[in-house]
Amino acid sequence: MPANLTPEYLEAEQRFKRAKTTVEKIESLEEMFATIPKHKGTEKMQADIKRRLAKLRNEQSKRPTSRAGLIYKVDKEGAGQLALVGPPNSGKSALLRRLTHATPEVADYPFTTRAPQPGMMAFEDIQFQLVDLPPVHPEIHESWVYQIVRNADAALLVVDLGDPDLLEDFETTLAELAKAKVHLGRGAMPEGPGWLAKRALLVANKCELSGAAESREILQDLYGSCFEMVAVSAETGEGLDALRRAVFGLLDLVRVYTKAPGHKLEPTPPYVLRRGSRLIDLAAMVHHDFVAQLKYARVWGHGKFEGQMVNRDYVLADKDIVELHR
Ligand SMILES: Nc1nc2c(ncn2[C@@H]2O[C@H](COP(=O)(O)OP(=O)(O)OP(=O)(O)O)[C@@H](O)[C@H]2O)c(=O)[nH]1
Ligand SMILES: [Mg+2]
Repeated sequence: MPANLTPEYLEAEQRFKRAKTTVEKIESLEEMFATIPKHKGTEKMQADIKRRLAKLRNEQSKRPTSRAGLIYKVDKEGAGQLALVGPPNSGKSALLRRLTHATPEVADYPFTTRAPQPGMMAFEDIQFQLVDLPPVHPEIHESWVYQIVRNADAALLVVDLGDPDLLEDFETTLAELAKAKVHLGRGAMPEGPGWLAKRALLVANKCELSGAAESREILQDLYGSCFEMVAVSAETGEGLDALRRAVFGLLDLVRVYTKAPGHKLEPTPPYVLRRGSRLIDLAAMVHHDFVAQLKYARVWGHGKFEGQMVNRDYVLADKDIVELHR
């Protein structure tokens, strides 16, 4: 397909060739990207411009004068924070769009996302915070991306089942994370100082594409022991309910509802605690006075007598209803 480049594009390209400074190069590449006709015939050129832009912006961000503005942090909200990590173009932003009310840019060329973007994903009566990130790639060295991954409660490792270089891109992603000493999944963590292990789900996106089932099997064979995998499609919505549930399972949480003695259960949001938490941990969340004053509690829940009396060491279960007594 002919590219049908416009005079504006060709002019910007000339400026790029003459540009001496990084700023001039970035400006002319941006102009080239803005003026290039957006169709199938220019896809490779668009991707190439984006790649060069990402590289130059990255060089630029390493200069002390512009560095300060390029450090990002995302405050945690909801029952857990999950960082979306993966190779360029795998569909991280498309998933954020589909699972939350956030509206990140989604585009069919790599290096679209450049700043973190959070969004809240509902699972039954609780919410998780997803954080969309720029791709993990050898040409992008934004240290804040890895800081966000380290600080998150878990990661969603998003890969593209339609990617002909799927395995290579996946390995590159893991290798880049390893450079930042982030180890994802259940496999053995390398020895040495500074390493951090993070829970992770392998989110195999674009599962509706032809040939996806085969790629999925290969991934499962190679990485099934290190990662729980969920096949999804941000395009059709397939697998997204399973993904929400898998996130809840990954974070190992319990939801507990409290009610006042002698009252009915009000439809209030649950307290969310790590699995293994005890009654006393819940008491501390409800009110600090309870920690010293708690005598016992009554619990309604799966596998218990209705209103069973329990003490402060009782291990809470998901969906327990608890009445605290002091
Ligand atoms: N067929 C198909 N295409 C998808 C799916 N999810 C995303 N895409 C397409 O894949 C391309 C990349 O999507 P993005 O969400 O921008 O990818 P990204 O991982 O955020 O890319 P970067 O920001 O560059 O890292 C877009 O053209 C999307 O429409 C899917 O489930 N199926
Ligand atoms: Mg993106």
